[in-house]
Amino acid sequence: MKLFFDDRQLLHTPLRELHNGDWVPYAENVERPRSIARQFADWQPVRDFGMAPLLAVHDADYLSFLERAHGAWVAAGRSGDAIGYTFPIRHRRPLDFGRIDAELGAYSYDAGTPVAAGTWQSAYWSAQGALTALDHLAASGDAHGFALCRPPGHHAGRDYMGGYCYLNNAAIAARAAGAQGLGPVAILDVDYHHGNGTQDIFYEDPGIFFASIHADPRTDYPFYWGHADETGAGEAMGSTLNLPLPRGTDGAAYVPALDRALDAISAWGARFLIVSFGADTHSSDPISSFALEREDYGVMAARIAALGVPTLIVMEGGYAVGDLGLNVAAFLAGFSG
Ligand code: Q9C
Ligand code: ZN
Repeated sequence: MKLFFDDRQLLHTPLRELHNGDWVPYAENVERPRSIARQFADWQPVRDFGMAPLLAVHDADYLSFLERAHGAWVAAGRSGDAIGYTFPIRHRRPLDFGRIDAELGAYSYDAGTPVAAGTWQSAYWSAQGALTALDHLAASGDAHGFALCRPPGHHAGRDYMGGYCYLNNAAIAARAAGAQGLGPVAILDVDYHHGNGTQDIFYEDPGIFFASIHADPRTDYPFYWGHADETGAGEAMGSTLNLPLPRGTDGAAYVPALDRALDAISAWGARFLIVSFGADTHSSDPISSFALEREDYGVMAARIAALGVPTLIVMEGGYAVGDLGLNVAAFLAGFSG
C-alpha cells in the first residue's frame, strides 16, 4: 500500500488548548505524524491539486478566513495562537466583521482549534495528501492507499473548524472521487469521536453514504452530533448511519457495530470507500475512553478489506504518541492480510 505525507504538514504547531477548564499542551502535535512516519521507510510525495477540490466542499469565505486568520491576529497586536472566545450559536449569518475575534467565533464551534502561523499551510497539504492518494488509487488500480492527514479533518464542516480540524480531508477526497466517477462513494468513520463535520457536509447529499462508529455523544465530544436518530435529511434520508457505543467499549463489543456499518455500506452499493481512521479508540489514548488493543486494528482492517471495494484511508485522531505509529501500522497491515 502506498503512503502519502508532506513535511509542510509539520508547520502547524499550536502551543496549547483549553481542556476541562485548564490550558494544556496541544494534543494534536507534531509527535503524532512523526511516530507514524517512523514506522515506514517509503513515503510518496504529495502533489498540488490547487484550491478547486477544497472549494467543492468548503465555502470560499471560510477558506479565505483560514488563510489570513493568523496574519490578522498578529496585525491586531496579538501574540501566540489565534483563538476565538465568543460563538454565535444564535444569529449565525454572514456579517461584515471588523475584528478577527468575531471571525474566529463565527467560523468555529469550539475553543480547542487554534490557528497558528503554519496552520493554513499544514491544513492545505494535509488535504492535498488525501487528493494525491485518491489520484494514485484511481490511476494505479491499487486496492488501498493511506494519506497521513495531519491536521485531521472530520470535525471541520463546510464553513467551520473544530476539534483540531480545519479542512475536511475525507470529505474533499469523497467529493473528488464522486466527480471522477469512482462512486457511489461511502465514508466509514472509525475515529473515537463522531465525524460531525463530515456528517454535516453530506447530510442532505444522497450521493455519499456516511457511517460513523464513535463514543456516545451524550458523554463525549462533540456532544451535539452523532446521536443514533441522525440519519440524513431530504432526499438523503437514510444515507447517514450513526452507531454510538458506550465508554469502555473493547474490540469484542466493537466488531458487531463495525459489521453493521459494513453491511449498510455494502447494501447501499458503495464502489469506493473512504475510511476516516482514528487510533484514539486505543486503550492508552489520553483523551478517549474506549479499550481497543493493537491486534483489534488488524481485525478491523481485515473486515473492511473484505468488502472488496477500493479504499482510501485518511488519518484522523489518535493521541497516545507512544503507541500511535504501531497502531497505525497494525491497521494498515490488516488490509494486506
Ligand atoms: N481539549 C479528533 O480526534 N477535545 N479530534 C475537546 C478540549 C476535542 C478530537 C477538549 C477532541 C477532538 C480528530
Ligand atoms: Zn478523535
